[in-house]
Amino acid sequence: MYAQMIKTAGTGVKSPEEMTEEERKFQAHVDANEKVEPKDWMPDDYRATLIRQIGQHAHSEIVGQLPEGNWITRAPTLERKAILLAKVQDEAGHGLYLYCAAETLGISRDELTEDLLSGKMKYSSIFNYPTLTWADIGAVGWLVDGAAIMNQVPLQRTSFGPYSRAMIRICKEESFHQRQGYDIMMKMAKGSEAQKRMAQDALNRLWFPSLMMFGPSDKESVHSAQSMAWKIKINTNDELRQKFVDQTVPQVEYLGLTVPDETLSWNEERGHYDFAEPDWGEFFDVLKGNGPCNTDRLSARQEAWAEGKWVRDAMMAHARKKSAAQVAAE
Ligand code: FAQ
Repeated sequence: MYAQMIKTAGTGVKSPEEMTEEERKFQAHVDANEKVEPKDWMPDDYRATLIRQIGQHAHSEIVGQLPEGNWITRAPTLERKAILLAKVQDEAGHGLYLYCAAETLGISRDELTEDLLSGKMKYSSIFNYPTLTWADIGAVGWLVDGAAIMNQVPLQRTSFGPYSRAMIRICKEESFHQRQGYDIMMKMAKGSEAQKRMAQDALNRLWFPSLMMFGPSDKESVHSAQSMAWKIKINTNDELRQKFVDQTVPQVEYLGLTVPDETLSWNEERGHYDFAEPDWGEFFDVLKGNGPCNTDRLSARQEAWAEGKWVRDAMMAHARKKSAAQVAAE
């Protein structure tokens, strides 16, 4: 029903004078840090922005299983295999909590899935990069889940109740994911020369794509101003990217690896690292579908959706039979 509103206009934030009475009340509710619940009145654009963001987030969790799922059968030990399997299953669970949160806004999971499969909705750019070696699995857990946590911890306080509650649960699991990734990196970085080279190579390839996860720079971000006014987003994209760099650089140093950024330096005055921006041309190109794995990722999901049709049909038929039997018994 709301699918046509998924692409929200990047309009400016309304002043109180420009708002209707209902919008002013809504804004006051949000400003008082009260949660917005599904049955509450909300501006159409607030609903559309949430459907876009939560839907994109859910799709990211689902598509995000692919680069790691690819390594389950090739994990180096039984223990690593069990850990990776559990982690990938967690991501599926995260996708499901998020689809449920989006459904409370009046869109069905099937509609969201169809919008993903038709290319109308996005998923995180990071999952369009390949995982070439076992060290990439370490780097994904450490950097990708690390970036995801940096973004999601503040989202626990987002204004929409179901999204905020889903985030609380998801964040607990993400910290386990991040630690398992760092643990793989420690083993590789402290291992043989060949293992150390693999760890450095994974960091070289995944550093800038991880920085892209926070979205375009603040000056290019169409939605940040309105999303922050509505407390859907708590921080800007650049604020979170900076926090991620500040947190991750000492971890790189501890591993004895090098950040693939010659301009990286500690800025005493700012109390933060200065660092090179990712290649935004590459980022927008990946968003357009031209990343190294866009076609593979989407076709894997399209295939899974087509092959799962008989399961969905069987479950619907069972539900119909069950409710008909219940009605007959009453
Ligand atoms: N990739 O105006 P902004 C995970 C789009 S979870 C693709 O700045 P906004 C767990 C954006 O949608 C990772 N598209 O947008 C895991 C908008 O699209 P439009 C996912 C991106 O929403 C780990 C346009 O660009 N996390 O990884 C990206 O205010 C390991 C303009 O951008 C979330 O989704 C991107 N990186 O800020 C799973 C967190 N960035 O309108 C498996 C929730 C921007 O043109 C394995 N989301 N776009 O259609 C958010 O916090 C926000 O949506 C941002 C973007 C910060 C991502």
